[in-house]
Amino acid sequence: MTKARGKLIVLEGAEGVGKTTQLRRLADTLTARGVPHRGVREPGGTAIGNQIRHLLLEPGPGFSARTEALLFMASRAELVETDIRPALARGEVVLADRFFLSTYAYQIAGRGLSETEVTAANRFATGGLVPDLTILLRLSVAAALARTDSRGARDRIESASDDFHHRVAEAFDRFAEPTWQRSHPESGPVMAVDAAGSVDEVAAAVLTTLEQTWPETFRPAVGSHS
Ligand code: Z5A
Repeated sequence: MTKARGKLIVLEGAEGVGKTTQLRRLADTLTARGVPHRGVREPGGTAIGNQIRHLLLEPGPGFSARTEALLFMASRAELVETDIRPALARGEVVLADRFFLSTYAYQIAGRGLSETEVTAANRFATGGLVPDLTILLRLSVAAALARTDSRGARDRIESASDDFHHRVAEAFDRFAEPTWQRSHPESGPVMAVDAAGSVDEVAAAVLTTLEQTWPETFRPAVGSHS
């Protein structure tokens, strides 16, 4: 019997909304429930992807918006080919810290690149892989900044202008709209979760979203205590 394909679940949102924290929490819960899974992050997650991540985020020579977009998608291409697709084929749940919606928010809305061209380039990079679900963590810009500023120095993209971050934040807001999702099938379904609560509260909301969408995969087995 062929194994059922796994699920690609993406956590998205602007910097500081709590994606990495929630991805770890979710991974712990899936471990406790015996659900095979793996976590990946973008950019990075592979040997070449980690080198690209360094180029993209660390201070260094500047590059054009097109080069930036292609580097993000090169990192994604490698991750999809060598890690995500094999894991999905093994029937695992893949938890991704960012995916194409980040390119949409930062490179299309933020940098002003062509939606048609970047979407086509992304399709080439991913071979047409679409997330099964994106959980969009929503938090006010001020609250998210307060969380990231406690961390110290900003990276190359975090240091961009306020206008840029405004356009990015507006784009993330649009992703939650059903009309936007219907006209952007390459992004897959998106469900918004309020990220303003405590880590435990947000983790419970994320888990509930997944349990309601796929009870057979995410609900604890009868007799389990997790
Ligand atoms: N980028 C792009 O431009 N195009 C693309 O296609 C892709 C990415 C894929 C990646 O940066 C950068 O690349 C990113 C977008 C761009 N840049 N920007 N700007 P990254 O991987 O280094 O970082 P990030 O993705 O922006 O993640 P982040 O800043 O670390 O944010 P986060 O993962 O959403 O948050 P966190 O690390 O889980 O939490 C941040 C802090 O808040 C931390 O101290 C936590 O302990 C705290 N926290 C988390 N949750 C809570 C709650 N609920 N209450 C209180 N405090 C909390």
